[in-house]
Amino acid sequence: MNINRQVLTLDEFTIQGLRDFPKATGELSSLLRDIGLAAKRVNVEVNKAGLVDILGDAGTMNVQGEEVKKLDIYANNQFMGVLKHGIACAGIASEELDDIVVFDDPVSNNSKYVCMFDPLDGSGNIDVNVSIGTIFSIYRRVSELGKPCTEEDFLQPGNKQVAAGYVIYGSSTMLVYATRRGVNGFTLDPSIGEFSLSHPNIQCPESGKIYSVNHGNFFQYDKPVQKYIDGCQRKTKTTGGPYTQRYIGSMVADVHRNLIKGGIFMYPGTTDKPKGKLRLLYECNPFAFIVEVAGGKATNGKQRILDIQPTELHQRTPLFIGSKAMMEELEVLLNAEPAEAAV
Ligand code: AHM
Repeated sequence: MNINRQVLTLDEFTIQGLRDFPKATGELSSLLRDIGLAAKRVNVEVNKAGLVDILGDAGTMNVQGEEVKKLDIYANNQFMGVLKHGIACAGIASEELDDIVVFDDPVSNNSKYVCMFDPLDGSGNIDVNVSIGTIFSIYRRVSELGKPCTEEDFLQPGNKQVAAGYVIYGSSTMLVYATRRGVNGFTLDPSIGEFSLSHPNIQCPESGKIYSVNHGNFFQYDKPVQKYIDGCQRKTKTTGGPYTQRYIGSMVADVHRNLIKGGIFMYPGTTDKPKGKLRLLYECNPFAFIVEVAGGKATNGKQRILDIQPTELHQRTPLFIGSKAMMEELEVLLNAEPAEAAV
């Protein structure tokens, strides 16, 4: 039987990366392996989501007499569990939890990384069979090794990320992760149950034709944002439009598509929610890191996302992210004098 040795699995790929750094301890590879394992377990449950009525509603007992958990809680527990039992993570913060979880055992206290994740982003879409995802981000801790990690380890600006990635549970399941060396995508091969390298060295196209935003909020956006969106629908010198509008309402799927095809994704502040909806630590920083490594840009409209100093775990921020040229068109309007930017 011929085995295609051209296609590396996630484990093979990260281990191969270690050959370039003989002094590396392998902790990051181990952490990514743990994340890959949790993703596979979550994938199995996500695929069964339509059967929930047969197996039992969340909060009730299923036919085996087990309590059925909401999928986002299940996903949270899977990611937290693999990281706790692994050897490379000192603690986690999750979009699902109010506070950080410090693992505080002799091995974890000597681990150099902490991990943050949104276990199931876009979970409102589960019931209608729309793609959802997991987002994660990894930092080197700043607190003293040998002791429990602290909140300070989690409140680092995104430019300190060592790695970030996401899993998309879609028509196929993919794990995409970035380190400073590049962005690589792995598709789950169900025949062997492994993530296999399918999208090596992902580059975000310099420009694109897709803009993604919740149009229902249009009249709540600032004038410069309205002007940009308006321009996306016209043929103008500023935007190069008309563009195609695509908005799933599942950030992982929306940003993944734009990363591959070229485009811009926006979740601006609104009059009701000036800081928008998305969380800096669990959603915006990891994607900003991935998209920047791939050649794109990400800002909150005033500042590079990765340079924001977080002050609280669950803080929100407006987000504009995508292909470099499209982001630069937007920035011209966001930085323009108010009179110039009026629609
Ligand atoms: P969630 O944390 O409740 O899953 O919400 C996050 C999701 C993002 O994936 C998506 O981009 C956004 O919410 C969509 O929000 P809206 O429906 O306001 O456009």
